[in-house]
Amino acid sequence: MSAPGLSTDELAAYLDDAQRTVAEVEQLDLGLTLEQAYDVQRAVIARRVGRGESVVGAKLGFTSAAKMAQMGIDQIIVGEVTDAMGFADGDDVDLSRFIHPRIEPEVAFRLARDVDLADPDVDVVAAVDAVAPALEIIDSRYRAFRFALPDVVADNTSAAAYVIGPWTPLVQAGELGDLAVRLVVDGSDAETGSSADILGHPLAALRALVPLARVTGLRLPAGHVVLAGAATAAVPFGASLVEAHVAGLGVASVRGVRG
Ligand code: OOG
Ligand code: MG
Repeated sequence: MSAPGLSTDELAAYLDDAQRTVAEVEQLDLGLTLEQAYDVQRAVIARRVGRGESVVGAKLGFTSAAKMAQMGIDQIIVGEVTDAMGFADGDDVDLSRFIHPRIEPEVAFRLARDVDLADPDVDVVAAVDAVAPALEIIDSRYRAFRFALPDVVADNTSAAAYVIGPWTPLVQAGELGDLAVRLVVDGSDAETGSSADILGHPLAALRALVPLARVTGLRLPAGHVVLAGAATAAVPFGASLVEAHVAGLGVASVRGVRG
């Protein structure tokens, strides 16, 4: 770690404590390389696993132009999600667990088989058995939700919570390339887009995960889910009912409640 005096574990503790105590922190702003930032991310996840959480999937970030423009980042990133971040479709989520949450509509894939990342020709799509509409709640641990690329990578790509709607077998789902996506808050459209906004096609995002996983050491075993990244910009998540509508796939919903 090039940052003077700060080890990977110390940086991970800084970010992990911010998440656990629901207290925003200053950006790292240490000039970390991406490799170092992913090392911090790995250490953040290791702390969560050490508390009994299990990694259940991966999440892509900045796979749409809308998200890149909103956050001023122009590179695809990846983080991990744990069981503790997962909520059931339609659940109430206590807002007090977040610092300044935002919510965004996503498409999720489920892996039915291990993806052998050592195989240079591995076909990740062949490992997928189902697709679903999803919502991601992001909650940067950084003040004012502002960060540079290494900061957000170290912060596990702002991952905080997610909800997955009904699964459709991939073979029955039809063409996924241009499905209308709507983020609906209390019955009104807040953001609209298309699955085509996710790297041109959500399966293109899934394919883009493979080289990223190789570089970052992420595993893609059977049973894991992959969030392909938001199709639209994120909106603040407050005490409201939020739905992600993906045409042909259905709806995922969650309600923010003040506990
Ligand atoms: C980083 C996470 C980006 C997405 O879907 O693009 C992301 C952030 O916006 O804070 O999850
Ligand atoms: Mg996201």
